[in-house]
Amino acid sequence: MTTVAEFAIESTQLLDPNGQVVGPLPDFARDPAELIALYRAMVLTRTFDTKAIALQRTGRLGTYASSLGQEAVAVGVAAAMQRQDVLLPSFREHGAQLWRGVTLKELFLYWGGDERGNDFAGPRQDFPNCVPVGSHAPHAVGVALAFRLRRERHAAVCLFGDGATSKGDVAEAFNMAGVWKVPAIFVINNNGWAISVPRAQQTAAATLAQKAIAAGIPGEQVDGNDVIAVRMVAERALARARRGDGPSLIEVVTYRLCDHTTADDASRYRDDAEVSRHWSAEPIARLRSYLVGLGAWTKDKEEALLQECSRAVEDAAGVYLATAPLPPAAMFEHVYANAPADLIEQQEALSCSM
Ligand SMILES: Cc1ncc(C[n+]2csc(CCOP(=O)(O)OP(=O)(O)O)c2C)c(N)n1
Ligand SMILES: [Mg+2]
Repeated sequence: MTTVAEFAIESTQLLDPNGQVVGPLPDFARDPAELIALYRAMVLTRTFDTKAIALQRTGRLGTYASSLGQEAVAVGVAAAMQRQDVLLPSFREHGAQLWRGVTLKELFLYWGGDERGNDFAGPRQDFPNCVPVGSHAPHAVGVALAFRLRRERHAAVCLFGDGATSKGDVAEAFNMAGVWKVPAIFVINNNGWAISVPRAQQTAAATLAQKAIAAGIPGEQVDGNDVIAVRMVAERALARARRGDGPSLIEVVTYRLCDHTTADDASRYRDDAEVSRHWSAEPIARLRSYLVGLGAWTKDKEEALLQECSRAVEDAAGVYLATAPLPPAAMFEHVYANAPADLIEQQEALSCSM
């Protein structure tokens, strides 16, 4: 018998749910301004979320995937990235997109079904949302391989859910990232649920992070409601990638406090008591408690921030609602340089029916 591998999965938490420090804080966390920027980004994300749901409920936005309770995942990861890195989000990472410079108006357009929402004025190299579960993980390996071949010290950062880890595309991406040792960071937003499938029914593995081990890449867990820990762990993985030390997998453990999307009613398959229990660990109150404890945050600052975020979101929603929709024929644009015959046929059929 030969032991070929033994592993332990590291799990990082720096702030507990009450905002008490329980681990050595990284340097950036010594500067309250840095922490306030993370706090602001999470509050803006939640404000956008609330407005998006209200617009969907009143027939003015398409189906929407809320990130309630998971703001620290997106914000923490994006805050660790450098501008020239490439973000490959799934569909619950508005917080990361906003941090990277995607505008509120673009987000509203996208969720309103308008492709112009994906034509980011800011981070043009970032990928649009990927709604097919996990199919962007191999793309992340391709982006990372390109960085390696061009000898550019950037990384591809790909986020997906716990459910996506059961997909073949994701396993194949881990595998090839390990073989080619590319600068790719895979982030699992483990929010406990894949629509109505709980994590326990998703896999018999004790952690999702250990799925990295078989691919020969490091995997670890981090408390996904602790934005400081998420940023620190992501920064560490990115530093390794930039040094040429290859890919990493980070399982960010959080909880989906919301329905899967506005097309879902989670009360049909999930116990309300479970949801209530998880509210006590949510990321925004946790960082606020810490900031208040430091003397860096007050009621007045909180009120001013809520007002500022609400104004920004309302203004962007107003611009979105006043934007004339694209004509139906626009759906044929930007897909193929040379459209295949069946698409041309459909395009012609559409123009005849107009
Ligand atoms: C390939 C594919 N199969 C099924 C779906 C329908 N679907 C959308 S989200 C989802 C669950 C995803 O769960 P998870 O990966 O945990 O991400 P979460 O939604 O929890 O963020 C499914 C099955 C899809 N979008 N794509
Ligand atoms: Mg999930």
